[in-house]
Amino acid sequence: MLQLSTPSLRDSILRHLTYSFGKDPEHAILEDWRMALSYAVRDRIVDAWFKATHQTYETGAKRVYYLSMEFLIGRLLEDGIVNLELVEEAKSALADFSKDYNDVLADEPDAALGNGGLGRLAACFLESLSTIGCPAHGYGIRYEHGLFRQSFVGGRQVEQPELWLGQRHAWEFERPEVRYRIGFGGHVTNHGETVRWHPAEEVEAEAFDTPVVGWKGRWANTLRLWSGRAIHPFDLAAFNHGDYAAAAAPEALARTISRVLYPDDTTEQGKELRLKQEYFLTGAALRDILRRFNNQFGDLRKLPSKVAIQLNDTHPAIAGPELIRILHDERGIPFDESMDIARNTLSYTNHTLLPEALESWGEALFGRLLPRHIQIIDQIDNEHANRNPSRTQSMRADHQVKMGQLSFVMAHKVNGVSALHTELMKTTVFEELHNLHPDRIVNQTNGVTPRRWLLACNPRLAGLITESIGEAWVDDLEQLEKLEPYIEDAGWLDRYGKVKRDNKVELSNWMGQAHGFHVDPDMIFDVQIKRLHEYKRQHLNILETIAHWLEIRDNPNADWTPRLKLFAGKAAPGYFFAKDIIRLINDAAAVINADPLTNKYLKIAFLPNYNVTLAERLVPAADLSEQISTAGKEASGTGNMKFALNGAPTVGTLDGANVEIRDHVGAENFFLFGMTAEEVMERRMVESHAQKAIAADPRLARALEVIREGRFSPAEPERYHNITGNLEGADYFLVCSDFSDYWRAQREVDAAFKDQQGWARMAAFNTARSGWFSSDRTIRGYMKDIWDAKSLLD
Ligand code: 26V
Repeated sequence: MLQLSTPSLRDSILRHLTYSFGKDPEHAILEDWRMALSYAVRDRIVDAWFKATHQTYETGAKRVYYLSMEFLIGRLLEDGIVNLELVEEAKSALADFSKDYNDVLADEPDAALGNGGLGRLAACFLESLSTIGCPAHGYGIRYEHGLFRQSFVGGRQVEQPELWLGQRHAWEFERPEVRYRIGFGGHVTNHGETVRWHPAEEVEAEAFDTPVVGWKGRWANTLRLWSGRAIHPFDLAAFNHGDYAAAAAPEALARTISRVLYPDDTTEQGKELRLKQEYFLTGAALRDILRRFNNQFGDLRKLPSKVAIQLNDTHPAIAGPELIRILHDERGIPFDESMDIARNTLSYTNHTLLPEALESWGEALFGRLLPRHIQIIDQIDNEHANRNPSRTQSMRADHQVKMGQLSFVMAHKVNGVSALHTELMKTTVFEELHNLHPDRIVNQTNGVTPRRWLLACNPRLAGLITESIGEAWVDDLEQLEKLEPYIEDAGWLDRYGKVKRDNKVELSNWMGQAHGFHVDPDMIFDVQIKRLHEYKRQHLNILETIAHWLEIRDNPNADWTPRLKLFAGKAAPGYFFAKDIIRLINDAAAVINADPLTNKYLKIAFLPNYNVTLAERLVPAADLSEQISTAGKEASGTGNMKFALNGAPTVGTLDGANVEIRDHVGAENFFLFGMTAEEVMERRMVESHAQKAIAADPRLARALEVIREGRFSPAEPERYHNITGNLEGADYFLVCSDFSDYWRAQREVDAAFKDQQGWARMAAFNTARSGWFSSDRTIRGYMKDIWDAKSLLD
């Protein structure tokens, strides 16, 4: 490794500015400085990367491959600087050139190659794999357009295309020599025992590598993203005939495959292009994995002992049939043996039980695009039925291919992402398969990387922690429990409280500057930030806010606890109910924020364009974490962990990892409300449950009434009748039935916040007891229980 000192980083910045970007300091723009610093940092990362790669080859260690359609990595410069412990050096080197560190960091586009929790989890996992020193690759797609940019016009969500590659990107290495042909369509021929697939169309997948460095630069793994390319990019004959559009068509067509990320994390789109993307990722990854395995080991029967492939949800589930196709059709290994090798290599994580998000494909489309794979799936299904004669459910029912069932059958381990979710998998979607294979389902509760979600995003708190217990917590987060004795020290607790207050001032200043939204930092910062979805119940939150507003108006001189309700999150473009909720929150905010009777006690802000960078701003400044999904619906949640770690107690239901958070931080440091998953199922059976809940709670009735009569949409009173009608009718997500208890919990929050020292204690216990929620713990769990992989740093 290079020796790192301020002059050398400074020299390296200047060298890159001059020789990599052809600028002198006088003429360099901010982007040039950002690129020069990134390259200077990147040089150090590359050193760690090569060392890790050589060590993996030399030891012949087992490798982990994480296949995911999404990697929500956000900005990478600060991540690299923090993990290499270069923060002070970078600041002072930039200061030498009269450049501000934060301005330079803020110039980097936020790489949003994912929708939400599933993609962010993949990014945290890559960082933890590197911190732990487990040899691993992430495989994904290099989307040209990540998740859309969100803005509001008249309170309504407007989507604009995102172009993270519109500015220069410092972190990827193009690998033009690493290309694979990926076929689609065509037909299948039989030659005696052997079957061959002859695709009608082929594109090339080209690799782009991004090194992912772990804590202290001790190890770096690779995120390899595939980009679509035409095999014959230019049709010269068409060009010579003067048809210039046709001449460029092959390239344009091939590129569409990696053009956009599907902006929907709830509903199966049924789009041919989506299925093509899934096979494109998986086919390219498997060829790459097998090429590397072949070079090093050769004997494919040893594959499971040297390779572990994790399927991040069902999106790469075609890996099962594809691996069998290669082993059986191309390498001549008998079918049942191929199936066993594939299953022993693959494992599958389920991230949702929502029926509308469980992937299935119509057999007509599937068979047209992947004619050999659908035959193999039928053969897998038959083989599985033969081995398990009592089985009743096929993966090929109703002219559909069921990707969840396929993934389960083709994986040696299937994991849930929280304890509750794992148990629900066993009793709902996978009940029959679980009974046939009782050892297959295991739990690995999600986690978050403490490097990004504490050390980098909350330097004040990280500083206090390190000063108190040393820095070992950074890669051994359960050390945070050593903070507990300090909590009893009034002076220390004051400092803990001041950290939060300083973070809130910083956020208030930013909201003022960036959005013209001015807020008193002494209010409770009550934060709900996540994708918009009915099950996440942002509408429960705004209903309670409206009811609270009406109550303050009734009695404006009472001793109210001032509160800021902060929202952020994107709705899928075609999810109209979710978009209505956004608009309702914005409409209510406009009216309530302008009410002189109440606005020193209650304010609402919906910040646009939620992304990783915005989360990094909001999490350290939150007082209260809203985790209010209908019990049984949120598989885990990971935002809930970030808030607890950063000292925001939760108001939440017993759902997903909330259950485990409450167990860890203590029931007295968590504002619990609502029905349990079991009670939810019973309540749904009660006739007219919503009307009964409304009749029993005049506050709820009044809040619904003011929405219905158009208080927040006077020009169009019926604007929210779809929402009120839904809540007064079916109310599938039980907003009405949970309202009263949510109200009670919120008033407990008001009372608790009045005792600032008591609140700081609660917050500090959340920090001290959240160490278990490190993604390092999660990854060690996967390594031991699923992958049988070892760290090369231990
Ligand atoms: C489905 C689809 C369907 C086609 C279009 C693109 C797309 C993208 C994603 C999905 C499934 C998303 C499932 C998901 O994100 N689950 C979340 O996973 C988190 C990590 O385990 C977990 O914390 C959240 O509770 C869970 O909702």
